[in-house]
Amino acid sequence: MPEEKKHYSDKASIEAYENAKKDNILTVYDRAEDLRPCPIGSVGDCCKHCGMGPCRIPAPKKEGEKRKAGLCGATAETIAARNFLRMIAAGSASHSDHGRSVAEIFLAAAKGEIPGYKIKDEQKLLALALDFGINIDGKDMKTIAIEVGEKSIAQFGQQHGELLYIKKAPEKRQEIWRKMGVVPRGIDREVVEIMHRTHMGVDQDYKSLMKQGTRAALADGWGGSMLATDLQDIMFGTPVPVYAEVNLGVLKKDQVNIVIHGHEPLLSEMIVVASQDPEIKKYAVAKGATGINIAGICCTANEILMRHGIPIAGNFLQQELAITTGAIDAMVVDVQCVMQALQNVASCFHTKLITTSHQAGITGATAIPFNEHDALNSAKAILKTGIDNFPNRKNVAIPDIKSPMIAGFSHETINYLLGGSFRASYRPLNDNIINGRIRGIAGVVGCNNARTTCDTNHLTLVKELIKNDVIVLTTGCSAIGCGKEGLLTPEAAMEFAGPGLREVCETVGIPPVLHMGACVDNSRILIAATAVVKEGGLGNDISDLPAAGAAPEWMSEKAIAIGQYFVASGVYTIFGGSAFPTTGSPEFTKYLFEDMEKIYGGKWDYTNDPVEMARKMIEHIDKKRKELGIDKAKGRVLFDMADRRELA
Ligand code: MSK
Repeated sequence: MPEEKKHYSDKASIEAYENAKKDNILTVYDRAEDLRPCPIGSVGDCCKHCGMGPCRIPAPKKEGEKRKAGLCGATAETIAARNFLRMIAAGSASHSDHGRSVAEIFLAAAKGEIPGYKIKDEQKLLALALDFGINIDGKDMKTIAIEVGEKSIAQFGQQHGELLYIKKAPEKRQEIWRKMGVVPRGIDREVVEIMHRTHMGVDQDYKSLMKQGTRAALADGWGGSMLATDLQDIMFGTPVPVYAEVNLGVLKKDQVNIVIHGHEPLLSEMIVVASQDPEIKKYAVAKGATGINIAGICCTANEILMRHGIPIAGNFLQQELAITTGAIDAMVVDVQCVMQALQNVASCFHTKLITTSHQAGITGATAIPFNEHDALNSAKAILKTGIDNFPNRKNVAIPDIKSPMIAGFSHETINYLLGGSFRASYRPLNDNIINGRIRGIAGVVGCNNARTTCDTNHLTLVKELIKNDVIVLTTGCSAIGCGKEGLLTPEAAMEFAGPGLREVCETVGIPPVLHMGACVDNSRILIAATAVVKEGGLGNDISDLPAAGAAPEWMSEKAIAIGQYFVASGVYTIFGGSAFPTTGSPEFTKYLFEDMEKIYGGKWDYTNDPVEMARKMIEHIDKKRKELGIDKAKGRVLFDMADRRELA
């Protein structure tokens, strides 16, 4: 008998899923069995951009048969490219609108208009001011912060010129972007232009379309996302390594469990602060609890983990399972990756699903809109709703399974850890790449996908990479999956890493897989890659580095935007999941998978086999090592005085 396909790979989720099944509670994998993906739409062959369609144009079944076009004559290439671009637009808009919310609160905080928020990292504020070309001489922090806030907000509506962050990229990369005419002018403008150009009867050439797709994706990675990360760091603190725990076992039977889910840390930061208020703690005790336990799901979780060590209950495909434990008194959601099904599951338990963003309502949920001008009281009101709900709990079944992890590897922290406080630098990393102890760098990021076994692609890929001495930088739900598997501890290097990487991890005391944050924090990976280039010895551009990126279980449109900004930044980027959204058009797919490398030095690729994915990434890394002339191990050379004089 064929083995039944597993939905979850971690024991906590398997236990929770079985419990849910016994209680006839349907969750995402049950719906996935009931609803198969459309084989035409999933590969980009369906156009629904006008009222004459949808036009579905699958590849002809018989050889020699002419392929149909849409009613307007749109070809498979145009249709696939338009669909791809709209995904980039949605992804870029999501990250960037998050960035805008942060920028608006940052400016209000800088002006002293909203209590509760302040500047925590003055060093980073000064660095950002200089990046933005602000003259800081003789100015106080408040004035500088206001100028940074105003410049940040202006980036969204800017109509001409170049985004300020573009200058942070290696010179050679900037030249490529300028030559190709893809330097973003303003964040909003690039998204709007995609929506225009993909409208019926506008841009009908996939190469021309992809130029705009690239421009908008760069506006995300080197714009909206980067702003979100930097301004959040300045307001809430730049992450440093923290110890925490991850998986459903972090929920507590005797405490009020408040689970924060979504992406923006603006409210969750306040919830963390409010949960420590003695009055609120007393209120929880009065209701029969021993305290308040804050935990997270998805990327809001990553945000408060990185800065406060708040435990993580799970990643994307665990959001419903968390509620089925019966232990969550309130699940507080903001934006992105929040399943509408949560309310159905919550209604089977006592859990209150609380929506907090004016941008994201859920039918049936309790809306407590977040008022950033009275943030602390908003947070307290939310906590009190959860606390009031604690006595309503019925059956509680929390899987007693969790894992330890170390998170908080911002670019600044990696710089410091590698080089030490007196000479913070990427030099030791570059040297270890050059001497071959570290074979290369991989970014493994992104979602879970209910068409694959949760986390399995991530974990198989990551283990293959570190076994082959490739250090892994991770964010988003991938990072949470790695945490559950115990890969985010220094000890993991002893068990899973190859000898070279193990030696480096042991010496520095870091895990072989570095948790760098949430989805918007992929911008940290861009900055880290740029720092490696600028450190010297590994080429002049990101595309020269022995590095590769992957989203092994992609699901969200944000992943497509991220993928395109990595490709356009010069990174070989491979996706896994049930399908790649353009393969219905072989010509357009060839453009992404082959031709793009000639333009940007990076390209797309796809396989749903994680071992094959690792092989391809390592093959690319080895190709880059060869091009750099560091593919052969060099023998140790003992220098005599004459050699030393020559070096000097
Ligand atoms: S939460 S975008 S499922 S990583 Fe950022 Fe996870 Fe993907 Fe959402």
